[in-house]
Amino acid sequence: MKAKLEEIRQRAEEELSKANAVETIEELRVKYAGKKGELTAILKQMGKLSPEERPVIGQFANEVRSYIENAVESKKAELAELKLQKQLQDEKIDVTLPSNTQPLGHKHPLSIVLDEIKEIFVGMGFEIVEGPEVEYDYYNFEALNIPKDHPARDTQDTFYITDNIVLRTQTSPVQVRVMEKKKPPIRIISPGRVFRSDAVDATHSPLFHQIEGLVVDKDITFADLKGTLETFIKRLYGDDSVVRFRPHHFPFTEPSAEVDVQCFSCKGKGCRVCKNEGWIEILGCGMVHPKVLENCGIDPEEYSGFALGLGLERVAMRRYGVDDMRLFYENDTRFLSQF
Ligand code: 2NM
Repeated sequence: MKAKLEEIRQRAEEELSKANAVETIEELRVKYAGKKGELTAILKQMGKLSPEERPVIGQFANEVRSYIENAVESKKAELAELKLQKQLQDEKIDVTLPSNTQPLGHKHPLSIVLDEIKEIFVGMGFEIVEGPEVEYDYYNFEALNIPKDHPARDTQDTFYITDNIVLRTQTSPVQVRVMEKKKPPIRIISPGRVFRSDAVDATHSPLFHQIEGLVVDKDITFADLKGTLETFIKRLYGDDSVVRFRPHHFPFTEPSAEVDVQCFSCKGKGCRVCKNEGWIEILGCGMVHPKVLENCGIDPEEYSGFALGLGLERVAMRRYGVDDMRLFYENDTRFLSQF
């Protein structure tokens, strides 16, 4: 009987060593050490043994059972470990591999320059105001002292929607609306799109961007205009910029001026950048015409003001050395990604 038990142990050991699935191992456990297994079958025959043999064989049978049970457990653990190792190997992640990156968009060059200009004026206490792009003739022209026969009203320049509605040709109508509503002091800039019926070329587009500024208060003089604009230009182009005011004419300001900055490229000597002028025109400005103030319900005897206007595209073209403004509108990422 002992030999038979020993034979069972050996067979169990051998079969276990060949098993390589948890299910097979479990089957072997049932086959050898289970309730209806081979060991139990042997033990059922214990009654045939002599009283002296019974405890000896009984103890040996128990040893064989725990031997098989231990072997089953360690084989299971061994397989679990192998499975884990294989999984770790298969699911290995190389954290140093580059990821699939999404191309990132960024600010348009016109927005970069616009934000910079807004920041400068906001720093001087100006508020930013926007208004409609489709305007009444009255706000775009009439209130601004541009009479019916003025060349700026020519159908060649202005997009007419109806007889008395236009696409704004400047952002000054926004300022007229503010002056109508608000009692001075007024300190605003109005950036936005403006429209003129121009043929497209390197320096003209039917849609472009303007920033206009307006200050109205008691005792505002041309000195305030000069100080504000010098500060603005030095912040935009650098503290060593040289600024000059040149007399000009606008219907909505009197007196009026154009402001030039000395060419940064040749320091005033004349070169290609400034077309041999030595100076580069930056903006137009002037003291708000008394008639304009009056049109907006502001008493020109009590208040005075100055205004200015500049084109965003021209500032950005100079800033980045872009020689064709159409590039700003084409949204070619090969162009845009350079800023
Ligand atoms: C310019 C030049 C000079 C201007 C005038 C006004 C308003 F509404 F106050 F009358 N806004 N902007 C102005 C003055 C604009 O652009 C070259």
